[in-house]
Amino acid sequence: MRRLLLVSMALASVVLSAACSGDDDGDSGAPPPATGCAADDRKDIYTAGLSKPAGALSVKLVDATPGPPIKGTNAMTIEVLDAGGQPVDGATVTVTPWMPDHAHGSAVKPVVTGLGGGKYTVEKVYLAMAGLWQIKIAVQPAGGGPLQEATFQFCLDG
Ligand SMILES: [Cu+2]
Repeated sequence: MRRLLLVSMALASVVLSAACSGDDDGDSGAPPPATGCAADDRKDIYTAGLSKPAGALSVKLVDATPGPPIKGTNAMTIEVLDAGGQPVDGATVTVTPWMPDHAHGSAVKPVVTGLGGGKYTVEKVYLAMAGLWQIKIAVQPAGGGPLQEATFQFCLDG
């Protein structure tokens, strides 16, 4: 009889400690609040072919290397199209990374090279820190006309 009592007490203590450690996990069923990039609804979700308006023109992000962009040095290929969907060649394209929350750009100036067919490579897109980056793409068509600008926004986790 005494032995049975001891076994019962041992079982009870196992059950209690299991319940206790369950509580320590904080597993209440509710997901943790979103933080950082997950909580930033300004960001674009990267996909190859993502397109943004630039006034009467549009700028397509053909791809990014790596894709999606990372903290560090990135490269991109873009395509500039006119309102009729025709490629815009020979434009002066200027790419400026900018962190709107910190009001600063990048220490490195991206290098843009025309490829023909409305496509341009953008190298040395250096994104030094985690957070939301705007990739501002200014297009000055060769034939004149107003400067047009498209903006992509990518959030980088640390
Ligand atoms: Cu910053």
